[in-house]
Amino acid sequence: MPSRMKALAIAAGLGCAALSGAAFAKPAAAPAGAAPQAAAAPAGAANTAPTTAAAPTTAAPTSPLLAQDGAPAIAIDPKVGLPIDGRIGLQPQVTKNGEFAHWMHNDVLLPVITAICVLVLLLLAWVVFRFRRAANPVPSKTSHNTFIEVLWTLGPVVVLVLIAIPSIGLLQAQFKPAPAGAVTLKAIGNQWYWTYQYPDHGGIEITANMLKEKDQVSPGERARTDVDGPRLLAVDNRIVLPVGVPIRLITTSNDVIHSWAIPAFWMKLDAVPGRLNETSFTIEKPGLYFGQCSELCGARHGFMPIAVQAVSPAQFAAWIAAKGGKMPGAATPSAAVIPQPGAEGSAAEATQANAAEAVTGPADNAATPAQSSTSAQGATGNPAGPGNAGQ
Ligand SMILES: [Cu+2]
Repeated sequence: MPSRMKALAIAAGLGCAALSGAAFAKPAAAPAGAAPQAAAAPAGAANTAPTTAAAPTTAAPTSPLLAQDGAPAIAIDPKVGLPIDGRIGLQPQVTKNGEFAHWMHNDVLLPVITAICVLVLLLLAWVVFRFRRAANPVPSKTSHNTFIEVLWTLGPVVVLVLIAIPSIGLLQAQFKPAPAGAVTLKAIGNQWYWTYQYPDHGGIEITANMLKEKDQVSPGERARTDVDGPRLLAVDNRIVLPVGVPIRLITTSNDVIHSWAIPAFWMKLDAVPGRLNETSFTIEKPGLYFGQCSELCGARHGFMPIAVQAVSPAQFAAWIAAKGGKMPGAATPSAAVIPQPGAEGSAAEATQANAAEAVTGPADNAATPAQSSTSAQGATGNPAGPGNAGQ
């Protein structure tokens, strides 16, 4: 009886663990040094497209604390939003779903798994000891016991139903569409950096590249400092998002499948070329949160981190203004349904022009270098220039 249940419970536990994988990913585990950074990209194919346009070297900010992409000063909390050496378990969660999942993992799944393992172990030990040949020379030939059979069928069913009730609720909550008035963030994966768009805020576009170590940068290029974040997690341009406001996250990709993941948000959403994935979350605590691409996407997969700076709505509005964007009015485009390519009625209802205007789809991104849309929409230029994927 318990083995079936155990397998299912362990599978559920593994699911949770996989979702939180980045919590365990120690930055130090990735290949270090300049070599893989410099030599990784093969000179062929799609990798070169947006990257070869020589990125202007970025001067080091005078105070990195204050110069994070124009965002308000914010210091790293060494316990929240990033992996810690030797930590066991999930990162502290700062979204509702994350807190619920954290409880589910720590207070439901782990105790259930532990109890079942202990029960099975004790039963096995008892059988081995009590019915060994010396103690039980003439074995019983009993082959059925209806009571026990009913018990070992119903027991697991009850446990699984009890686990399923909160689990299905969580699953549903993770894919709940954002309410009207949400802030839309579109994350676009590239080999190997992220571009971000704020379609409701004047089309601001940001390119985020990993900051390299001091001994890896070319002269004049900005190197990582401890204020920027941990090695392999710090980026040149952080995403800024408001706390307490629902965020609509849309992901897509220009080349291969990437995955936008922030462990502290309980968030991992694949970025798939040619389609838009969508989910929503609300950050409850201001702070700095780090994540990584979590889908093996090529040679520099380990070098496309994500950094989110969660600030108050007022600071967010100020940042939007500083980037040359504008806060949406009452009729925010966020409330509009974004047609999926190939979805029923999408071609008839949204003309090509509308689609290109409302959402810069993957095809559009591939054809247009990142910065042309930036200038067209009046946002400030991205100081980092295009991604430096080929380097
Ligand atoms: Cu990736």
